[in-house]
Amino acid sequence: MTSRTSLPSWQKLTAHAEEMKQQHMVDLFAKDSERFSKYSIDTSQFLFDYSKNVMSDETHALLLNLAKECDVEAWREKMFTGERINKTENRSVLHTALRNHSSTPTIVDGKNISEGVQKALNHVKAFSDKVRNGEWLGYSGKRITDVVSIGVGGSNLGPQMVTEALNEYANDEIQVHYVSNVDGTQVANVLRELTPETTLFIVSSKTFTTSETMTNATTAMQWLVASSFNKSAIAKHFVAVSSNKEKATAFGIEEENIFDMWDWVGGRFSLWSTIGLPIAIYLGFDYFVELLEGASEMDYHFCNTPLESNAPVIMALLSVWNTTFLGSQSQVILPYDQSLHMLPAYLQQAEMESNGKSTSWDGKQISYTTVPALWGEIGINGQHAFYQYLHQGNTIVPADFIGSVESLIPVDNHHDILMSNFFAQTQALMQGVTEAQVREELTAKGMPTEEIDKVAPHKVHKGNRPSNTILMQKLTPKALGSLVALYEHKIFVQGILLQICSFDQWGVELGKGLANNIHAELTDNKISEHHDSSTKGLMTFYKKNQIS
Ligand code: G6Q
Repeated sequence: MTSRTSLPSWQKLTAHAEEMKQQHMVDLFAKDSERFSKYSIDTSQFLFDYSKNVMSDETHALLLNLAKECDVEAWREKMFTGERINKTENRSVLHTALRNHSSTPTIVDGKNISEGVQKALNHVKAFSDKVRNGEWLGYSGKRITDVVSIGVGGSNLGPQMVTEALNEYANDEIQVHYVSNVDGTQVANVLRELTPETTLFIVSSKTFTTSETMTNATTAMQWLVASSFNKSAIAKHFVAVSSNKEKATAFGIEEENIFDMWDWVGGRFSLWSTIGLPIAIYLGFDYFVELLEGASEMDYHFCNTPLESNAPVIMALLSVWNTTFLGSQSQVILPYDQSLHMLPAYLQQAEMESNGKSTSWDGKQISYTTVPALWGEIGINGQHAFYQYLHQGNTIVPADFIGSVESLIPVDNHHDILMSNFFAQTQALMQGVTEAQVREELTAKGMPTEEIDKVAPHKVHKGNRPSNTILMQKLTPKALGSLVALYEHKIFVQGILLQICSFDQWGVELGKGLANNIHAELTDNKISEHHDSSTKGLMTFYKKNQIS
């Protein structure tokens, strides 16, 4: 298989990157008054401006050539038609089939999977309606007031991020809580506030073998049974989302209370599936459908827009440009929207678990940097914390700014103030401030020259720090669906460009296996001699100091 580094576009980009490292975006903007209109894309749900990147027309053309030489369009076709592109697990990758609202069903290996998807959606609708309208009752005949979703990783982050993002759309008659951590503090804190008679548990686990989830589910079940004194209460209070019916029923969940999942949906791409059940219960099924529709609109954009104006394709190309060619090591996600506070954590898993790898499709070591470390925080809070580093640190951190024209809850002039900061920050990161500008400003303020000499170097901002801006009209279920799908497709294209299998996560397995062995040793109090001295020393200290 040809390695990416031998592609003509790759080699040209490598040479071109050296030239572009000498360019400043201020000059690029000064030279081209059309830069914003050329380098922004209006999708149906938001405006995507990528003009504030260290990129020229030549860069743009070379990047598009890279996409073509990597056969992005052919790979896209393979994904949407169910080819087993998850090579290391021999699976199709079909989260897009979960939001396929076209009249053409998704057929895989001669099987119409859209029928199963529709059946599962009907199950979600029927059940979420019953819980919401009070038809579904707890063991003592009371309606459900609280739902606890137990799951971790891909079975937690998506639903939790969405319910928190869209809580303005919920009527709050039912509260949804999440338990993901095996640290007993979390489950204890959640249960402390709840009444067993009116609490419904959703155990979300595709495999139904994840030990953290099983431990939390067992604790929840004991809590319920201790209150009801009756195991039959489980049928009224426990449902599961899983592709492993056998394990779920063996755990004690009634078969009709198990929601279908499929192996062609990866955990971190699963919020559109029955894993989204907590979303449907919290917001109502209609909003869940709107979320799917928003994602479907992005699928349409991704499949039908030429590469040069295709938002996820451009986003992926820019990530590779900034990271692999220009040398950035991290990327920051900055939502200027309180409701999107979990988006950085969600995208962290989506991108880093997908493409944080160093082996190519054909099992060879990759010589170039693949993906950046993703991190982030609500914009304004970040401004008063780590933006110093973004503006004047020694490393360049490309940023994604995400905001809305309209506020979810308009309060006086808050939104204009918020968005003024949003625009100002992208401008400041791009333009910076030269020493001459600093001196001029301080002189105008009347500062003596010797003081200016001292302070001026500290006030210089080099600028030339790249950012993308995503501007929605308003954070709606549709807009959020589209935004998440934008990143999903970016990650897919990024994987293709970097020659990475984006849909496995072998790096998560190693620690899991070791933890199981160590747990057995801690329980039996038999610490193996085979551990390195550090691990053995730490385990011994832990055991010795445990209070039994
Ligand atoms: C995501 C990963 C991982 C997974 C969790 C939970 O893509 O596969 O985060 O979602 O490990 O797995 P289960 O749903 O099987 O419990």
